[in-house]
Amino acid sequence: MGILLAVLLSGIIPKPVSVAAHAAQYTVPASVVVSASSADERNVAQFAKQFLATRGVSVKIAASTSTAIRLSARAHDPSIRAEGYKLHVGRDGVRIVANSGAGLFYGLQTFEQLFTPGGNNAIQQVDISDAPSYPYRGIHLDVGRHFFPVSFVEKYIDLAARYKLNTFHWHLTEDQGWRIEIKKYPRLTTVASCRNGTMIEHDFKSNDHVRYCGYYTQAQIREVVAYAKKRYVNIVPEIEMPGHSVEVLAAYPQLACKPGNYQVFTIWGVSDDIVCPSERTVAFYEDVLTEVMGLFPGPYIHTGGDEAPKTVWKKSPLVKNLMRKYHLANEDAVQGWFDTRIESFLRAHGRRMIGWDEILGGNVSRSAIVMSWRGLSGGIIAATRGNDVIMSPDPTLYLDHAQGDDAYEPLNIGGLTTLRDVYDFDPGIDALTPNQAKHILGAQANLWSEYIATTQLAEYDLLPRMLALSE
Ligand code: TNX
Repeated sequence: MGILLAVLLSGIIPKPVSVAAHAAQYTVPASVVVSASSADERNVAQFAKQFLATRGVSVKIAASTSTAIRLSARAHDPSIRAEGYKLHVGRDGVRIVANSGAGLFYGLQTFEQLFTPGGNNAIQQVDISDAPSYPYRGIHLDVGRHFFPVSFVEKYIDLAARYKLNTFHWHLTEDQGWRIEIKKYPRLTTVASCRNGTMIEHDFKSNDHVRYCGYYTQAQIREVVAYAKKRYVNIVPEIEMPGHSVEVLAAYPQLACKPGNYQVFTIWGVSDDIVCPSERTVAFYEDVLTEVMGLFPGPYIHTGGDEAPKTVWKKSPLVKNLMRKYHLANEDAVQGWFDTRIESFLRAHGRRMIGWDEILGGNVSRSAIVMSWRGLSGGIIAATRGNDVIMSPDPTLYLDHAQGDDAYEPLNIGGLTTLRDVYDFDPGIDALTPNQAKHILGAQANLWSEYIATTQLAEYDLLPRMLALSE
């Protein structure tokens, strides 16, 4: 019996904190009432109804509390940690209790995983209590290199939520394409969202020369934000600056240190053509971020900051002036000054900036959050300084790498990140003191899409490694 129970319950991902399985089973009747009264309870009850419909069970949602399936998002139970829940399946039916909508939603995901695919509706009687180890559990998607339609973005968010990830990092702008409608700057969508070809091999020469375009309207963005909210997923939008921004210069060359004829990038890699840290550029990004904040209600805005070569800045009189005026030692410190301008703008609007670990090069403010991608070291330095950190290390959490023997893998960016690598990753760092370790908000896996042109390839890379991340 012990082995049987272990098998039946091994399907729950991520593994709950505690599971007490009982010998008997409970069969969900063909028609049940799900109790729900608050807005969160009714929201989660709708998901329960949808799921049970796939099992042939018809559901009525009612405020009554003496029903077969009882949902509570207002337990005020101090033994349930943030986003946690308790799930009871007994002779008397099912009870999911939580202190929040997110916790209740996660309890429902666990409940759904108790069913055997294709089997009958008899599930194990259990008592499960569970809560996540980290408040930030993220998955990223690069829609700049390849554009993915709203339907796929929603599927991606749905999958993440089912495995209790709570953050979707939407990488919306890249050298190869700007993907978000900004009303004040129409050329971002008429010019910067299209490129005249795509690099299709690793050789920097092979190009399909096919025009490639795509962007989300503000109405579509609102739809995705609402879709994510119902699943308790916060979206972190990313607007890259000052690097990975040649598409901006193609649309608005006056933002370059040397105005000229810029083209949206048709190869992968890092462009030397980055925006100039001028007042005009700061004003441009403040305008863009104002629209972005209007669309995305979450606490975080990601402003990139990675891979910004200083080739052009080194020759710029404007940059030299900034260095003199603000006593900045070098061009990296100028990026720090620029990042700080943007960070204080976001802070004044009640948001926190997230940046890739390069933002540490310029003494960024303590309230900025560092996303550590060049291994763990940036995250460790940031936590030691007192900045909050999200661990997102290359290669361990880079889902664009091959996941097995490259001979059998589709063309990819290179590198190897196995299911086991992701599974074994732990963002908790031994070298940190308990106080420093508090700054580690969690982890995130990234899906960069240089070589991921289709939704099929994106799913192939996402699964099953996302499940290992969640675990
Ligand atoms: C580095 S991770 C990048 C991306 C690429 C990725 C490819 C990061 C902040 N920058 O622009 O897509 O490598 O793995």
